[in-house]
Amino acid sequence: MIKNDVITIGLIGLGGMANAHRKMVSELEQLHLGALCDVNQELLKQIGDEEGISQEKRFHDMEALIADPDVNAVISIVPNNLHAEVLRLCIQYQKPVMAEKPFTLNFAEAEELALLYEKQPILCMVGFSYRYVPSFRYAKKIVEENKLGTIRHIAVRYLQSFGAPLFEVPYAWRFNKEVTGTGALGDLGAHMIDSARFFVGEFSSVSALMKTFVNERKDEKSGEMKNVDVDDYTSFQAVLENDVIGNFVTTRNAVGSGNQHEVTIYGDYGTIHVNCERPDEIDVCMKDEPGEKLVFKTEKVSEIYQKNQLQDFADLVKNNQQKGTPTFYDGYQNQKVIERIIQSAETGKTVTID
Ligand code: SOE
Repeated sequence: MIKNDVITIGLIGLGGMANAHRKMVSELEQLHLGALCDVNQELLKQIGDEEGISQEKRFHDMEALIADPDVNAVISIVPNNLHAEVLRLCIQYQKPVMAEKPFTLNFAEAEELALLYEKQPILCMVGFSYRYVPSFRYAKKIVEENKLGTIRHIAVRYLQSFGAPLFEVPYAWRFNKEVTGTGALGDLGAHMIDSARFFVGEFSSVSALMKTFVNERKDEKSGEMKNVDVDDYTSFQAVLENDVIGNFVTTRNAVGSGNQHEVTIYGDYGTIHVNCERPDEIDVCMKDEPGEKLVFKTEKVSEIYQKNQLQDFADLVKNNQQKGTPTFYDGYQNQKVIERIIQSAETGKTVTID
């Protein structure tokens, strides 16, 4: 039961992303971090001490945390091969959950979960965080108000550089298909797919190319070279709802790029461009008034477009779902598109999406 309107959160997975979620939880009065779970004892102790979590609310076993009646809702930041298990347990214990992307390891897992979810739905949000970048939220409003007219095509890129040979990044779970499912596609491409679905709508077909540039990486402990069996690069073109054409590129080999997720939307009345590295700006080429000349400008995005992603989770848990909240359905659809992209890359054919 939620006490005094404050939702007690159980956080599963205390790796890198946990810090971002801890910060977001701490910024919202309606949320309180009340339990932690990780298999890494040291990390559990360190973060447990930092957060002042009592010993009995520090779990090694995720089922114990999810089943705990004092935990009102779960935030899950586990590696990709554990996403489905967390979601399955949350369905079993009927616990609201905010789960990181990609939704599952593969589409087969998403389908299995969908069968369980249909019988016993839960409040579920998926961590498609770029929906909460102020410029993306403002762009969504411009699209909704039909200021771009008919949208003809979109260009979506998500470029990172950490995988480039130059940096000699050692072997890690992100390069192991069994744990991660896919490489750049599931990690970064999942965000691109979500952005396209957010701005335009559903995918109807894809034609893709996937590549692993660095086939082996050194294991830091043993010094041995280990095989990389996931993509460093994926590009695809797609047809989306209303015949909008999309061009998508994601790579971990873009030397010079930090965390560059950007979307350009081309409509009959103009074009808008957003880049998460400039979250408070939008590039616009539109007419201010009909009949006037096209104006090129970079606009500052108003503060009203700022929103903590977990605010939507708090509202969801309180049965007050906000428009645009990424849900179980969005996770499922995203995974379906990922699956079709893989099929297309493997067969060299365009694959349709029902
Ligand atoms: C790592 O490449 C990563 O942290 C992704 O896992 C996130 O989803 C992305 O938004 C930032 O980069």
